[in-house]
Amino acid sequence: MNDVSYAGRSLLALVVLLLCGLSSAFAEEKAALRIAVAAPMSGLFAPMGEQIHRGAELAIEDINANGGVGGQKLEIDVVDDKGDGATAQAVARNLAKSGVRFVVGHFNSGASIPASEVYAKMGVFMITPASTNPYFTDGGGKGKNLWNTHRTAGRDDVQGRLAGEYIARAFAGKNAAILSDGTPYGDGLAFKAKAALKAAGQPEKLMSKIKIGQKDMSRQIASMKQKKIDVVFFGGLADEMATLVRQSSEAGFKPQFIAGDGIFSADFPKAAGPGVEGTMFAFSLEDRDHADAQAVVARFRAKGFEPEAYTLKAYAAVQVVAKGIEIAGKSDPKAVAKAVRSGSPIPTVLGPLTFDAKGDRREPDVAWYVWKADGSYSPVMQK
Ligand code: ABU
Repeated sequence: MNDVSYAGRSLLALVVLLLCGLSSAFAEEKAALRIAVAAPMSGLFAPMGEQIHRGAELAIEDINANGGVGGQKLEIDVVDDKGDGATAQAVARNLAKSGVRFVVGHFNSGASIPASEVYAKMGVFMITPASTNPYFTDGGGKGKNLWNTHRTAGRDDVQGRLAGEYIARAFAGKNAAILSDGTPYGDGLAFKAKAALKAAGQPEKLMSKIKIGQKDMSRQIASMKQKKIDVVFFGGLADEMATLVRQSSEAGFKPQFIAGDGIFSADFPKAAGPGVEGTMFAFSLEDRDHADAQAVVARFRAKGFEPEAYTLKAYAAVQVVAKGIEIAGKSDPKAVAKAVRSGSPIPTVLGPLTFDAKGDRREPDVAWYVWKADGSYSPVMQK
């Protein structure tokens, strides 16, 4: 090999190396940070999945319009967990294997809790806008908080306790029934309400289960009539509660119905029928009324989407991820979790949020509302 051809080859190699280096640096700079939305996109809970999808999607669009996070654009992946724990675990494994490190989801506590263990092992940060069961941040059956669990939603133990205290106060001396759909969410609410009633010296007269998808409530209604129940607290979701309220009304049984945030859906009063009038439910303070949400609410409405229920909590969840990355100075999920849990206020459409060491919101966020027969609802002035 002569000197000239050797020099020529070396120069060529150098140019190739430089080009490769430049193109990989360019690719790194361009690679978007993926945020997955994992929620029910089919089946009974699909409307809530859509709220979560739409909320996260607009937040990502807005963050990207402002330059992304630390110059990196965000990209959304949407996956269907069917509202089911085993599917949620499979979804969690697939997302982690595909390189996703941040998840907004899931909707059902019964999906978020099993998925959280998969995400924790596989290095994924998660933040749910909807799962309110205490075990989610209390560490499931193992009782040890996981490093990766966060929520912009509240906790059922607060909702359930307040429901029990409210019933003991407003229905002193009356007969109460507690029903649950048997899910982690439903039981979480029901047993907290039961404990609060017991603590107030007014234990419930009847406790019963309703199955997810149950279409005939006649057995429960007959038992409640027989026990002369005045007030019914239901731990469960909109479909079963709507069936219960409609069939109770048709059977001439008209107690005060009370439920948690799981019945907050525009479809609920339509499905429950005119007997829905007066049905109470817990939800957070109305997110759409928050001053910090107004511009975003207007944008949703301009797109023809009403940002009810979990929509703004999903928008806020993306803001928490983005701000966590900014505070941490990197997109390492454990560093982001540490940053979020540091207690620094994080500006969101729900106002500034601060998180405790378990990933729960520090600010209490429960209010009571009452449905009207025309499908509207208003805040309850508590007794
Ligand atoms: N929080 C209402 C419904 C979702 C869940 O926690 O299962």
